Amino acid sequence: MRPPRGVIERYRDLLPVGEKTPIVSLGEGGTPLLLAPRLSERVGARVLLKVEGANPTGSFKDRGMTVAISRALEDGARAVVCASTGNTAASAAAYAARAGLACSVVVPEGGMALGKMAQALVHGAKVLQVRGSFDEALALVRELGERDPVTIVNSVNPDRIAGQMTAAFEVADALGDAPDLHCLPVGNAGNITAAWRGYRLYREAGRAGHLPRLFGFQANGAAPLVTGQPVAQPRTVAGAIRIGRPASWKGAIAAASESGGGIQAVDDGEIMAAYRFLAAEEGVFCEPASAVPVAGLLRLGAPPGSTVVCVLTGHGLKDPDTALSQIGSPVSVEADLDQVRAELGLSGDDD
Ligand code: AN7
Repeated sequence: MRPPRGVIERYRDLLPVGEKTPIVSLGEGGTPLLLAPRLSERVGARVLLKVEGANPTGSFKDRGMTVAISRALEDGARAVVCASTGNTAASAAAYAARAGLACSVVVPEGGMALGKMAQALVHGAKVLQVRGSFDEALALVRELGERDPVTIVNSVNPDRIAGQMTAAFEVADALGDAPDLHCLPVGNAGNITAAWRGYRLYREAGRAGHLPRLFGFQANGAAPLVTGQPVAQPRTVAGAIRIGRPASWKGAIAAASESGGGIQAVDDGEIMAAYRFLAAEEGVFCEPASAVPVAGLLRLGAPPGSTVVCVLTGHGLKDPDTALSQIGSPVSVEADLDQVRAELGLSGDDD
C-alpha cells in the first residue's frame, strides 16, 4: 500500500525538510475548495470555502503539525508540548502518537470543546487543564521549552508556520492563481502569518501571478488586533479563538497591511448566524470559529465579481455542545406510526 500523500510530499521543495527528515504524515492537506453558491449570491462575488475540517484530525493544524513533528523527530526529540484552545492539542496528540513521541498539552480549564478533548485523550496525550486563559497556558509552555527537554509545537515553532503555508499553495493551485480576497479567523495569528508568507513564496517561485488581500476576523470579545490592546479575559462563543495576546501579533498586522486587507471583529450573534447559514444552506458543518470569516464577509461584502476564499478552519463535530445548545434538540415520540406521521406533518385525510 502507498503511504498517504501529505503536504510534505506534495510541497517538499518549499518546506524546511531534507533527505534525512523522517516524514510523519496522516495524509493531511488536499482539502476541498468548494464553491458556495448561496453565499456567493448573497455577497455578489464568487465565494469558495477551503474545508479544512477534512484534514485527518479535523482542522488546519495538521498541515503545520506534520512538519513540526517530523522535524522534532529528526532533531532527536523525545517529548512535545503545546498550549491550546483544543485543535492544536488534538493534532499534536495524533501526530506524536504516530511518531512515537510523548505529548503533553496545557489547556484552559473548561475552555476546550468536547470533541477536541476526546481526541487529545484518546491519542494518549497528557492533558493538563490550567485555571487560567490560553495566553497564560502558552506563557507556561514557553517556560517549559526553555528549561526542560521538550519541543514546543505551538506556532511559535517556525516549522508549524511553514507547514501551514500549504493551504495557500493549494488554493493557488486549484484556482490557477491566488484569489482576490483570502478571509480567515484569527486567534493566535499563526495561520494568517503563514498564509501571507505562503502566497508571497508561491509568487516568488513563479507558481502564482498575483497576491491576494488578506482579511482576518476576530470575535468582538477577543479582538486584541482590532483594539490594539491585549485582552486579559477574552470571551466569545468561538472557543478556538478565545485568545487575548496573539503570539504572531506582528505577523498578523503585517499580513493585513502589506496585502491591502485588514483585521476586523464580528459579534457572537453574527458568528452563529454564519455557522447556521453554512450548515443549512451550503451543507458544510464547521466549528464556530470557522464561521467567523464568513460572518466578516457578510458584514464587509466583497468587490462585485471578485473571487473570495473563506478558510473553514475546523470541523463542526469538534464542538457538539455548542451545536446542540445553540440550535435545539430532537423531538421524541412513541414507536407509533400515527404519532410519527403527526410529528412529520403527514397526517392527512387519506385514512
Ligand atoms: C478552528 O488550537 O490556537 O490564528 O490552540 O482552532 O493561527 O491561532 C486554535 C486556533 C482558527 C485560529 N480556527 O488560528 C489552538 C488554537 C480554528 C482554530 C484558529 C484556531 P490562529
